[in-house]
Amino acid sequence: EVGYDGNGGTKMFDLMDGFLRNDPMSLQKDVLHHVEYTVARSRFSFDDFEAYQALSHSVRDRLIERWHDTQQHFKKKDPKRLYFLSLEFLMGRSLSNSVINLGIRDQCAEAVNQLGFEYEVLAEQEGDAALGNGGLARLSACQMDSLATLDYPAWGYGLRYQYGLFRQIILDGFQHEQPDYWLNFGNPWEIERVHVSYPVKFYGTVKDEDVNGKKCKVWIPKETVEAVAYDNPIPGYGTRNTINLRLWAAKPSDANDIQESYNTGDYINAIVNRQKAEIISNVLYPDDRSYQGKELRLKQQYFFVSASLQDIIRRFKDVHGNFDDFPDKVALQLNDTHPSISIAELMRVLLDEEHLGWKRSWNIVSKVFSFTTHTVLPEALEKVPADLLENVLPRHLQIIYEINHAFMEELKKKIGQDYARLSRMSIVEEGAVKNIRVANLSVYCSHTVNGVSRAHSELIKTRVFTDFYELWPEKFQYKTNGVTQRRWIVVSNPSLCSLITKWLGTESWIRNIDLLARLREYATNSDLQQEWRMVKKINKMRLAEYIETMSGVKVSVDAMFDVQIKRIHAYKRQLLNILGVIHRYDCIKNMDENERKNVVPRVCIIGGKAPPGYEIAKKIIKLCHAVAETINNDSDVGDLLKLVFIPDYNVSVAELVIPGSDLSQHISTAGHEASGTGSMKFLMNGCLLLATDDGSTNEIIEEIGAENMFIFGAKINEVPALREKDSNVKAPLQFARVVRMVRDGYFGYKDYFNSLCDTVENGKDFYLVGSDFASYLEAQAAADKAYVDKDKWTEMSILCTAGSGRFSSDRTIEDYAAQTWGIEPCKCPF
Ligand code: NBY
Repeated sequence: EVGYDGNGGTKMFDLMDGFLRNDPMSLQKDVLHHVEYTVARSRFSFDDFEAYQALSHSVRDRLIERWHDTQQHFKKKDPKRLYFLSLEFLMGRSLSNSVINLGIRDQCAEAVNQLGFEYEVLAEQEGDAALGNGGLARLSACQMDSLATLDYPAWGYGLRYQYGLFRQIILDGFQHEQPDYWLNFGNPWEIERVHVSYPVKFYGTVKDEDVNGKKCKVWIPKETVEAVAYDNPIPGYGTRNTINLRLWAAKPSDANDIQESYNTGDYINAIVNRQKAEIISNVLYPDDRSYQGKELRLKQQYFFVSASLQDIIRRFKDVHGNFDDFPDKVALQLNDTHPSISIAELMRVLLDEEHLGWKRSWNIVSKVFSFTTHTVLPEALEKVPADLLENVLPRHLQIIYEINHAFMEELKKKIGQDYARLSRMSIVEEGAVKNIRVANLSVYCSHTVNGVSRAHSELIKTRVFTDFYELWPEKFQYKTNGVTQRRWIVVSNPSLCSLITKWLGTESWIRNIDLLARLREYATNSDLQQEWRMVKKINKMRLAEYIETMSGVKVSVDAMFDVQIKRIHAYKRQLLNILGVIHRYDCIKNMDENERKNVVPRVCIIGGKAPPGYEIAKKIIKLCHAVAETINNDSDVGDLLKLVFIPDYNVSVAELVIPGSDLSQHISTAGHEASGTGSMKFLMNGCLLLATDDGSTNEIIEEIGAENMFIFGAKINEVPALREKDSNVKAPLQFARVVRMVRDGYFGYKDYFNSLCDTVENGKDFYLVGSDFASYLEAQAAADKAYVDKDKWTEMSILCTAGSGRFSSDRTIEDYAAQTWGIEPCKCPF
């Protein structure tokens, strides 16, 4: 185990020659060194940002040492490795996370303190690495942290976008998007590997050729782009293991034609064209709901998949001569369908480059992939137009057709001539436009398929992939999501972290989350309760300060902080929340002095980004601002109710908001949220949940108890019948009233919100906002009532944290390792 010296330092390394030391003096020396030689500033004059850079480089040096040792150890042991393929990773900030996982936070703070800097201020200098959209991407980041901490021999692979998720700017209440050129000031957390690069090819034709007397297909591509590796070390907590997240950047390839130019213009044009190669890794697609059959998107997918597989195969071949061992050494995890072209690519490499023949190649391919789906809606499943694929990757289309042919033959043997079913299950969708159903390809070719919560996995079996499930039930698993307590408690809520450690008498819970359950014993202890409230108050004060800076609204920390932060979507029902706020406002306005004394003051906080082309989501943001403007400026209401929109929601904003929340809302229409992971972060931070029975909610109920939560709304199985009812019949009167206020321009912008209101009235109300309204208000009233009894509320809050253990990504990763990937820990010795 780790040799901590009690101050978080790592005594054992300090005794070892050659390693960097972690005492404050050594760290300070390194910081000054980097100020002078890396940042190139005078050690007598540098600002907060430069100090952040120098400190980051000092931490990075320590990461590199561990990274080297870990890679060397993996190489020596040659265990089965996991390769986690994902087009998105939402890493957020690295400094604060790294110093915690390395166990050197206090030493760093002391080191910079003596130089006249404040550690917290330096950590704030860092911008977020936002190479992803939402839950799926942050889940990847949490899972990387757990893989490292649990000593698994794992690698992450992805794309190094130059522009991450757009920054959200609010002007007059409307969302505007600003490009996130996050690499502007350099990125000390990555290591450019100019020597690790692979050519990736596109377009061209396929020819038949004779290779050693055998008929072969040969792809003759037309364009080559170079993929260059950027390594991002991922340190485990309380272990020396530091794994790698390898992100690929597109660079022009020298392999493209050397040409003779006849004039300067030609020469200049040739270079301009060459530079276009970099477009591939330029920008992250900001849409988290629908797949668009765009050429650039397909090229991004193939680019990262091809480079990753070349890297993986090279590593395998370094040690192994026989590809039949491949499935014993390699697990390939598909994070949603986005990397699924890797199935055809691996098949192509084995067939066309390694010449293993179809049967042998397929035997290998069918044993290495596992597939996680993060969606519920069949219509959200990715499809690629066949002609697009044919143009960009002609050989891959052939291979997919061939896989499908074999698949259909196999199916006919199993189910006979049931053509309706065969056509539903086919990887190729016939029709006016021929499409490749990437999800069907992934399900058929993967050895396991899983949803991200128990309820979601059931939906997958009964609604999404029913035909597949009936034939191969053993393929289907469920893996409930989790989040890492390192970032979501230790980094973001240091006061709560110390309090938990104090009451448990150990900090082992940071690696062994099950220990949190022992807090249950003290849930009614008045000393703990008092300290618990104190911690919440500190975090609420920090949040209140932030709210005032960002939105100019002064809020009282005595009010209940009620939060909904996540991407904006119709199904997540931010509209239900806002209409609820309007109802609350309307009620307060109609109360007399005496009645107002019983109102529990609330600060309603909403934050999130709308996909740029999603009109309804953008109108929800505008509505929130319009309502906030009216309420917050109504002196008649004062501190009884405030509504604030937090702009530019991202990982580091979440780190600030979640610890300061009393109540959080997870109110999607039942059957639509695959899992939800925000709820788990709130839970860990002792924040009560107001939620529908969707995604992972019912698993949370099992751990926390429904009596400690506010559950409301239609159940999954009730939704279809409710949808059939007319929206005006199923909604209560109060609902019609608040919608009318919006339509009539009570909050300004008369008629502007009509299209938004139409989604919940005068029709089907697809997401059941009206029909869940009454039970939503009841749940909110129950929350008010509970908040008044401070001791009871605190007890519930403690029970939330105590019951959150099952929702650590450590548990998720242990499940995947044992049940899906078949990998074992490979711990790097000191
Ligand atoms: O994945 C989310 C789910 O909505 C949420 O319920 C779940 O907890 C989380 C982790 O499993 N899905 C998600 O975040 N999806 C995306 O961000 C996304 C991104 C891109 C595309 C589709 C979905 N795309 O088609 O390009």
